[in-house]
Amino acid sequence: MSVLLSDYLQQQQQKYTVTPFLPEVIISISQACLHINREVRLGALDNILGSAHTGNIQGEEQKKLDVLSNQIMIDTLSANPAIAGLASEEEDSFVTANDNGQFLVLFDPLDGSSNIDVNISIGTIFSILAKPDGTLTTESFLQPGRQQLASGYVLYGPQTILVLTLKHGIAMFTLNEQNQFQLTQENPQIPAATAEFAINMSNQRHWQPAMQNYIAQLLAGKTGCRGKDYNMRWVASMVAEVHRILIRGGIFTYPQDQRNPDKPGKLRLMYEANPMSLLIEQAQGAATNAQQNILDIQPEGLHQRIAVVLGSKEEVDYVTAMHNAS
Ligand code: P6P
Repeated sequence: MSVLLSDYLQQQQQKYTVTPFLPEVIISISQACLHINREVRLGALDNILGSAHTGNIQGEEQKKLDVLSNQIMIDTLSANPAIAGLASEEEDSFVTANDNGQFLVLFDPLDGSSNIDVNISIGTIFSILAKPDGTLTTESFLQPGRQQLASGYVLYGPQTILVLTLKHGIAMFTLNEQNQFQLTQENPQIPAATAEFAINMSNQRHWQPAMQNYIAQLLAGKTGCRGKDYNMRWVASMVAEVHRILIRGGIFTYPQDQRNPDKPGKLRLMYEANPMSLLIEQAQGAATNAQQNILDIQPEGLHQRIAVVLGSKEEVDYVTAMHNAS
């Protein structure tokens, strides 16, 4: 008997003390992602490929689908009275939704935008926090990742897959022919050891020496300090890399870049690193900024960037120890 997302959420409520109305927030997110999924799958047929000829606060060119996905998330989530506020990669500041809402939802509406026009996997990443008492301000959102109530992503790949944690393990749902998210896997365990790494090698000359040394050791294979040959992957879509790691292990890193000392990394803490790190830790993996657990970092800004090293625990611990010893 198939278990749909709504059934799973009901089971979670029965097994654990799930915050009231949190399941309804997740259903709203899934409905927005179903809408985004339809647009992604239409592509050129709906004239939504290519540049929107606008930029976001990150200084990045926005694709038409970035702008459309962002609006779908805002419109759909704002209609849920339980949601007080939203924060998006595509919005300079937070968006006020409902004054009496109890939740904050942070998201990257379409991660991996450079892949949109070339039909490579992209995804929506989301993070759910409790709204603190009092007036909604930017500071309401600046909570360490360990305080997330839930997080997940929808991967628009060969299958459309929703991956979710409410901090009692991970559930994976595949979109079925009735356009419903159907439970297909639970509680993946990331192998502690790996022989597969994901990094954008073109930035090698800009990394800190510790990262340059580590990657050089991996490339040395059996003669390197890790004593084994490694394989490499780079999809340029964090959602796809994290999904691969949840399924078969590996290490993903977007390290600090010495060109931008004031920007410790490319990826954003609040709506990329934190939600993904929660999933990785729920699957027995590890996630650091090469110095400390990402989930323990006190955020300082809504669009704060951070270095990310995540995946198989043994490998992440090794890289983190190398950086802390350097
Ligand atoms: P690069 C996508 O733009 C993203 O934010 C992540 O999803 C991805 O891992 C990274 O940037 C890719 O960056 O520099 O390789 O294009």
